[in-house]
Amino acid sequence: MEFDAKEPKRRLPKPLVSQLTEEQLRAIFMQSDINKDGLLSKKELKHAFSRLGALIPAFRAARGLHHADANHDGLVDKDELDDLIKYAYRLGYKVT
Ligand SMILES: [Ca+2]
Ligand SMILES: [Ca+2]
Repeated sequence: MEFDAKEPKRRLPKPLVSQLTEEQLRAIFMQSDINKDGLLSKKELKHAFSRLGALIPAFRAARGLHHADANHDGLVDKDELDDLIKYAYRLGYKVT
């Protein structure tokens, strides 16, 4: 039987903050659909961005809506949500 006394102990420091994954962002946006109609209104987007810790949630909601709202109905639907998630992901929101 071999015994390796030099087995390295791996102690990687845990990062204090990590960027939210697209899945985590999606979950936050889905949870922010307060009236559960499958669409995200500007008010609900504001709620989502405030949960994400945005400094000015109303501004982020407006920018995110402008970015993702392909059919210009003022709401983010399931198809448009992917663009919104990409937009939010690029902003690099972190969890602590
Ligand atoms: Ca809604
Ligand atoms: Ca839309």
